[in-house]
Amino acid sequence: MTIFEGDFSPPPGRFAVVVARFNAMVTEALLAGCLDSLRRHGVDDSRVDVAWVPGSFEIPLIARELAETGRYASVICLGCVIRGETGHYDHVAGQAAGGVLQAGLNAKVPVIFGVLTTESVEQALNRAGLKLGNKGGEAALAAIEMVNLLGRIKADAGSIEKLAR
Ligand code: INI
Repeated sequence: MTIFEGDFSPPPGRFAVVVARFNAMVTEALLAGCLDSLRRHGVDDSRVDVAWVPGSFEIPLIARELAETGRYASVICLGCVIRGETGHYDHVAGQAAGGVLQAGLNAKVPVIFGVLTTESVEQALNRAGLKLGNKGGEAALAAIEMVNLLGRIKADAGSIEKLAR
């Protein structure tokens, strides 16, 4: 039996981060947490590109564009949608989630959903470095785990092809 698992060892390749400006106080903190986590796992800033978009609704298009360049091991998406502030919360949050998923499936690259969806500003701040950790940092960890997992699956598939010959 083969068990595939990704770990948090320094991953290969470049990383892209797509960040929404909407609720910038929160998303800037998510970005800081994300970059800090990447650095702590061996990915310095020279291997990271950051793209700013107006709001979370715009994240999927840019995530897909970046993922399909083939330049990135993973694309990390950061945003913050707060229900209390918008009647179209469900549309923005739902479309951002669906679009991020599609971007990854289309490009076959891990595209990570680090978009906070909260009821209040307080909940958002608590998840961006206050009481409940930093979801930007967690998104970076998910990206690293997925890059390492995919690397193992691809390496194993390569060695199986060799055996079959
Ligand atoms: N975008 C967000 O990222 N978070 C929000 O809470 C939000 N609210 O409240 O509306 C939001 N709206 C903007 C949206 O993402 C688009 O930028 C806009 O609709 C233009 O397409």
